[in-house]
Amino acid sequence: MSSIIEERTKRTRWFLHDRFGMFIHWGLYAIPARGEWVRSVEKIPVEQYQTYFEEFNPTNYDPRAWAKIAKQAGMKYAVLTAKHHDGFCLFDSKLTDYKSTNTKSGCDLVREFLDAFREEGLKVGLYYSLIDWLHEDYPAYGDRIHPMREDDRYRRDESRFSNYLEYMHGQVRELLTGYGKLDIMWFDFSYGEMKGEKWRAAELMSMIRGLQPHIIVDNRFEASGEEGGSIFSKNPTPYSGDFASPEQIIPPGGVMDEDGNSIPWEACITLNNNWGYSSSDRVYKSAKTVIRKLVECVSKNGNLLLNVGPNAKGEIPQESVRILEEVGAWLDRNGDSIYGCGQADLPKPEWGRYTQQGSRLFAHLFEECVGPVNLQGLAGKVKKARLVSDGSELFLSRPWNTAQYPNDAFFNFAKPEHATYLLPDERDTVVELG
Ligand code: H79
Repeated sequence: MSSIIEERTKRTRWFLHDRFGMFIHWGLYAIPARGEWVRSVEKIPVEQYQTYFEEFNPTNYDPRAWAKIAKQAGMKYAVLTAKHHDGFCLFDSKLTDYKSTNTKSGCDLVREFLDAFREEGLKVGLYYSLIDWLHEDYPAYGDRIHPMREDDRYRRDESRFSNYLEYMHGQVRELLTGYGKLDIMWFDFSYGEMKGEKWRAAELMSMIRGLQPHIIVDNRFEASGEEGGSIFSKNPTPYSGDFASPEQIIPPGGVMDEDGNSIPWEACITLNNNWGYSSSDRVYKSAKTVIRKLVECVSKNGNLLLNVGPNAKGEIPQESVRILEEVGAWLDRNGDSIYGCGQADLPKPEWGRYTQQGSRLFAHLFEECVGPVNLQGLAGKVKKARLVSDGSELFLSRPWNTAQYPNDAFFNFAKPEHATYLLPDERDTVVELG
């Protein structure tokens, strides 16, 4: 195995155990409240976007409250946008004036976030956008990522782009030297020719590893679908990163290398349909969906980074809080089947999913059952079944109506002589099989 893969395996151990994190997209775009791409999508000129900078004053910013919400939700780590594509920095960078300390807020929002989340015992990460719509030396490539620069003024001007790279590398150094131990750096994103060495990624990664050897980094110095040297290959480049980062999708078969070995991955998914705050977007995923998607990730050896977009006042939207509370209540009862768990060595069952930790096998039922629940191929292999939420015993005896299925084991929520029944609880139920 390549040493890059060995190191990656060691660094990601805590991450794969923890499974569930909070993504936080926050910045000036919380004021227009039409998502984080608003400046690009609506082609808002710099001068007009500047009014948001002048206005920015999140008087209700209370990162301790955020940290409590994350912790209550059962999340074990959090990642905040230190800089998104619009270039606005939520930290006191010496390399720009376009930062939160120069707004009415006057705060280093990143520092306060880190302090508060660490205090709750959560691991912390920062998102940093490789793309920068503000920096004058960021070149236009005439593509959809930079609709502000369609005049092609700086098209492929490498000498000017190196100024941006100095700036970008410098800011990453600031974050890694001025803010204590960070657990994750989350870069976003490569596209077209803007990938890999274009970012001077090997040099940047070597600086990152030199400053914080334990930090884990996503795989977005690569463009998606990249071939050769990517995190998906047997010989990844030094900047291929520690985990794959599928966005708004849960990979159908998990994430494997060519030999079928699992590669660390984290699906990033937002609670509604925007990452940054959107006042009109009320299409929220239900707690039930979030729970099922978390189970699905874990059942494929993956993590879930679930996004919230705080508003201009600095508050996580009420609806998001409500959903997270419900997810947290479920994890409180059923967390044994998530943390430290991964893919089971069994095919996906008809009624839901399995997760597994060592010899502990967990059955997640995604539907009500009208009779015995079958455990395909497990005849004689299961000695007991217990409800994870309260430890209570379920019935493993083989009912009269299962004689045609000799290879399967069955468990029941009621005594087998009772003919039909539904699950005792309409919430998804987890059963530990031993
Ligand atoms: O930070 C979040 C997003 O802003 C960023 N990555 C996550 C974590 C991201 N989302 N989508 N993309 C990057 C890919 C770019 C999609 C685009 Fe478009 C299609 C850019 C322009 C057209 C989506 C649709 C955004 C604006 C319109």
